[in-house]
Amino acid sequence: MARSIPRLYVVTDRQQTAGRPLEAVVAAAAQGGAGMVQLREKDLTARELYDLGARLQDLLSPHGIPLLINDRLDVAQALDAAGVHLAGHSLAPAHARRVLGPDKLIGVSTHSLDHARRAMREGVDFIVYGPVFDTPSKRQYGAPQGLQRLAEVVANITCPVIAIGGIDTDNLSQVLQTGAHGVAMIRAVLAAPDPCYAARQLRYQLNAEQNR
Ligand code: 3NM
Repeated sequence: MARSIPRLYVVTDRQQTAGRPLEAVVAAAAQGGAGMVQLREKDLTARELYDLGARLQDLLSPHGIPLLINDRLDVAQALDAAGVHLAGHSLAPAHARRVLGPDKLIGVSTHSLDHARRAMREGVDFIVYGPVFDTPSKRQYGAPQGLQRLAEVVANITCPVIAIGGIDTDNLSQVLQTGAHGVAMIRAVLAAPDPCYAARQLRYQLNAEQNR
């Protein structure tokens, strides 16, 4: 499924916005150059998620920034969101594709090369691989995978690979040297004192690496 996948993927977490409303932080990130946003608020009910998703969609769609909903195909469909982001416990990508059809984006979180290969065979649009570095945002996935494993995944996977986990402006360059298509993050944008500036810096670095 050849379609262009944005390179700067911002993942939400209402607990990591330094007390600011998520909507304001996401709006700032969009202004700074976030290319795609994943609504990932696992504690919310379907109705709450829908309402928050609708507010984010209102502020993202004028910029043409796709909103993906983590795990919840029902909410993604109700919102007519750009797509879903699947985890290991979610519906399998092939089944999500059957529900959503060919035009929606399907991304999947993977933590090993085997898992990434399987997801690719099931027709996902992109793979998120991590955690690359240690991240307090998601310690349940154990030890960081590191840059070498990321490079191995990139070399063996033909769809875009987006790296996640502890990524910021300091290590972005190393991450991109693996050939990763892009990067996803929570803290480096959401927790930044100025999320617009943070997204702009990341975007600037991404563009610079791409033009090398
Ligand atoms: N998924 P931060 S790591 C949501 O490895 C998420 O699949 C991961 O947060 C994975 O940018 C992660 O703050 C957290 O490190 C990313």
